[in-house]
Amino acid sequence: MFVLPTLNYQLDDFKMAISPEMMSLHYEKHHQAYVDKLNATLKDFPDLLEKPVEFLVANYRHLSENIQTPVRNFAGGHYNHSLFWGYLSPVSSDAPSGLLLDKIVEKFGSFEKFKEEFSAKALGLFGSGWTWLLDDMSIVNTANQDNPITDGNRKPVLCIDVWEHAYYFDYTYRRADFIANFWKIVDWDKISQDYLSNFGKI
Ligand code: MN3
Repeated sequence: MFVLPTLNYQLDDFKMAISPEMMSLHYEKHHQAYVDKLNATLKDFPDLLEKPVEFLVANYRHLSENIQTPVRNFAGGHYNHSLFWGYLSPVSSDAPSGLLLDKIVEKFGSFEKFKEEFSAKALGLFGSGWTWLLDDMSIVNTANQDNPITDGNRKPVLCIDVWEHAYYFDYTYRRADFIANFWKIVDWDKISQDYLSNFGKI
């Protein structure tokens, strides 16, 4: 069975970017719905209910045909949101450090340039989806609840949810304002440490 991940913060910790009401809707309603629908989809597949959610996201095309689409959507929704919550913190440095900062500067010229490119990509995403920074420092969009690990071996470093449900309650159509405030709550300390742990030896 899949369950909501525990958060390392309170739902009212991000008032500078996300209201407590919107956090509650997003985490306790939207994310919970993906978890519930994934469990319902897999009720007759007990072995799959025990797999890590990222395994399902990476391999859904190899599952029984009748569950491929719901697993794609609901495992993707569960995994993407779990990653997203894990990239946020109310108390963190406002810039990356160490190896990740080196890689960002090497690819984009500066951290500010990276933020501009990532923000533009997220602002330009048509419809519902996510914007990602991957381990090779590429910035990509995925539609709906798709995740980059399905189509290759690139690993996410950071993502932002740009479905309307992620910002409409607080920002209505002003996606650019949501993206601008998103930078205030990114947990660069953890992301920089994770990047070093996961990719430092490559
Ligand atoms: Mn969402």
